[in-house]
Amino acid sequence: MFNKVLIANRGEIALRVLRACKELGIATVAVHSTADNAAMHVRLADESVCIGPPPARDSYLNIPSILAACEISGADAVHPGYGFLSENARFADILDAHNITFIGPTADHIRIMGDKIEAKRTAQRLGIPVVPGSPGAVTDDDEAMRIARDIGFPVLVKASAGGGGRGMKVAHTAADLSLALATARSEAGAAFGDDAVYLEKYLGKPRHIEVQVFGDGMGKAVHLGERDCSLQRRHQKVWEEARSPALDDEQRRRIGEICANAMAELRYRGAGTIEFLYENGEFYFIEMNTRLQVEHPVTEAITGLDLVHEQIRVAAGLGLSVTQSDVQFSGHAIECRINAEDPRTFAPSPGQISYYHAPGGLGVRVDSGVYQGYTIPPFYDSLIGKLIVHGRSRNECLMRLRRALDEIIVDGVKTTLPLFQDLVDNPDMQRGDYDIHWLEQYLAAAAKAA
Ligand code: MV4
Repeated sequence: MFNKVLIANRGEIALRVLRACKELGIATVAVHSTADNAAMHVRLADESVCIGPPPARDSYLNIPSILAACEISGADAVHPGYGFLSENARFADILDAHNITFIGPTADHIRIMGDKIEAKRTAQRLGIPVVPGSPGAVTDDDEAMRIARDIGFPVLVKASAGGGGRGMKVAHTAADLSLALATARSEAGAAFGDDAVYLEKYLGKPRHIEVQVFGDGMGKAVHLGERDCSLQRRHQKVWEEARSPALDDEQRRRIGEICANAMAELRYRGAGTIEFLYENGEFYFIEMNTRLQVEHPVTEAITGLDLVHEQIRVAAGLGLSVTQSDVQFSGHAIECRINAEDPRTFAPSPGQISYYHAPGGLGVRVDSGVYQGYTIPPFYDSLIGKLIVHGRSRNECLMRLRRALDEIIVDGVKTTLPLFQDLVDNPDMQRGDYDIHWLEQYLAAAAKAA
């Protein structure tokens, strides 16, 4: 097991990782920018190292500074959290070269999944159902037209180096295709330095359902069920839940088994998320994330597993603590992302939290690094914390969420809490009847009414 883990992140996820290390008796090193001197993860870590000025590229993304912090502190492993360097294959390679363990997958697996064409090819080879589309990059417009007519319009042009919604163009008819290709290629070239694009059938009203997987890197893998992340705005998730309101136990078992078998064959190591669009009872792979995700606590709530413990175990070569038959799903969990943003315009609202009261009670978890008097800096994302509620049924979960939202107080900055107060009382949300476009339509209607 590791002696000392350096946590290459900030905010609630740095605290989340720190808590797991403490439970395992591992010493912790926090790194922080000058904007994060007063952050809770810095206060609670055994040691801390300042790694640079506020801009992330000069601190949390600065590989030489983080390596120096490893050297100074004598850390033998690095947990990258999510975002920042968590899916940076070069960072994983550099740590390897310095005999420091990257708590995550191999650099090769990060690289494969970072290239969306290669990821899709790999998924298909491993037996995962994918969206119908071009077999690889499309370089020739005539060839693209043949493929598009074959799969049927509308089609989506996606950037291979994109992901998370960046670099996509819809072609509704054949007349739109050449402009969509040219625009997607030039935007991808400018944004990512890679202008490879591919084609997919455009799915109109899917849900976004993702399967949590875990591999030991030695050919064993499990799935931990799915999360429904359909409720999002501009590719930012807002509310995530497990299980998906759209799936039954048999569908969960089938897609989960496909994913776990694929990860076993790949000899995947660590936590991963296989993202699907789900429409008319069918799953279509779109991407795989090779990191712990923001919404992992809903999976923890329904499985009782600590995903960061598992990440640390497999990184240390100890294997998973469970086999598939040990994994039992219990009840329902919902996570609300509480952002320091205007609840209508979503404009960031950094500043000092003048009063803070966290909710509690049975089935309520808050993952947050903030405290009363803390000042949210303007340099990073606007996540204040995550409210996660668990109940025996989805209805019990909603009741508990409504109650927890009544208790929580965050004063001094604008937050997205009023949005959740509305959503928890919305009939569509109560029925679980929503797709990836629901929230944006709801917000547009609310803006009109106001
Ligand atoms: C799609 C799609 C429809 N059809 N692919 C957006 C983010 C990226 N991960 C994939 N995305 C989409 N891919 C096909 N073939 C619609 C989206 C999409 C979306 C997906 C998941 C969650 C929210 C979304 C919002 C808009 C579009």
